Amino acid sequence: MSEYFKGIGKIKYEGPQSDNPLAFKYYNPEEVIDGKTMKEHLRFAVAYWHTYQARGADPFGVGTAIRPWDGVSDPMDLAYAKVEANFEFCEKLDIPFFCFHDRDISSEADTLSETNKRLDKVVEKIKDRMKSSDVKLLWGTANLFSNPRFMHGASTSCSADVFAYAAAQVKKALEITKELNGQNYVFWGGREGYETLLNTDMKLELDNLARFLSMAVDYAKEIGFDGQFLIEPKPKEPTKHQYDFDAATVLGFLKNYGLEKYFKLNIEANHATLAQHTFQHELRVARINNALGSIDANQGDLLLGWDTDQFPTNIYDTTLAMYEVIMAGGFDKGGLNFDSKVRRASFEPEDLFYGHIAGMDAFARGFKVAHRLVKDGVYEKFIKERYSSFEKGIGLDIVSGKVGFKELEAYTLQNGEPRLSSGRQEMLESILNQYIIETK
Ligand code: XUL
Ligand code: CO
Repeated sequence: MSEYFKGIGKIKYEGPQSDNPLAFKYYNPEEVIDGKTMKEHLRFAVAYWHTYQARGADPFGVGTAIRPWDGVSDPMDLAYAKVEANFEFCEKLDIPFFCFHDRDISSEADTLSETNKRLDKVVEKIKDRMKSSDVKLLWGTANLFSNPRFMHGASTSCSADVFAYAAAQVKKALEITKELNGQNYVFWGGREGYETLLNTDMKLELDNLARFLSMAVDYAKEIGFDGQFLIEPKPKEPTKHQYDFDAATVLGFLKNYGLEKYFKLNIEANHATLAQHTFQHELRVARINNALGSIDANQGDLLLGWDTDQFPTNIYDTTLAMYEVIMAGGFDKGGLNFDSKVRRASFEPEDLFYGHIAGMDAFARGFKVAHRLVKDGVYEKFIKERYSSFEKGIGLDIVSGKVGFKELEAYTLQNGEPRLSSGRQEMLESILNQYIIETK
């Protein structure tokens, strides 16, 4: 077995005092918090597409990346090299999971059946490598957006043949995800959306999207795939208007078509900000609807209006994200998948390590701060007190459905002007700073 990331050994936890850039300062995989190790709490995953596929190309120039598998030209040899590199990378960083699109692990051939044969070979290789490794598949998905056949969308295409092709592709992707014991299967909208309503039958497209998802539910049952189905909201890009706009839109869509019990959400930070929400907002919407499945961990640049997929380093965001995860009871099948890519000028293989170390440390630190905030009940106590008028008297009558407009008018005529108390936002923000700075 050849080594791909030569000169880089296993990344160790050295603590916040370390000045070794190839060491963890906050992510200590073995540290036990509330009966589980940090590794078990955070469930990090490497995204195959950004780490092994992306080359840093942008609309103004070709890729810049130097990768250890450069020069391997045979498509199968290249696919096998990336499998080896993936396990080595995850093991060196103590990352327990990876995620892929079908087309990341092997490229398309001339026909679907040839493509599927390629996939089978790579899946065998991954299965084989899993025998000597603890690294597992967090989720699989199908790439229904890169090939030109998906120019009008996949399950929302105007072409029934494209709908059929997409179904065939997801069928196979579900089979290989099951074969590799994937814990989840993700539907990100790809090109499911529209550019102009002048050529779009929106009702048919949405009905077809629901038909497609219910076919996936049926097929998963048929083959005994018991992973969690996840939908990943995104408001725009590649289409002007993506149907899975944000968490609330997706939950409404699922309820409308009676699909809500089969799907949870995969919330991505940069997609939240593109929808003009905070990351925490999207996670909160998912949490209160019992639909927080998994997270695509990254961050955008708030000065730019597109999906920059940067490694997450903003400690406020990681803290408030982990706050929602802890309040949801932690991850079940989900985890923190780094849907993040190094910048174009960070072109060397070791930059892939720095990116992941930065993200893992930011989430480990955020997790510890959030854990203390929850344990001390800082915000929950304040919130409970803030809404305490609904626990007694007229408030209790409102929430228990005992009163209507007539009774509330009578109450108000008798009691006069409401007495209010401060929301204390600045005080609460200052406490957040204190916890971030002081948490050991
Ligand atoms: C695109 C995106 C995808 C999904 C998987 O913005 O986030 O990589 O996570 O298809
Ligand atoms: Co994503």
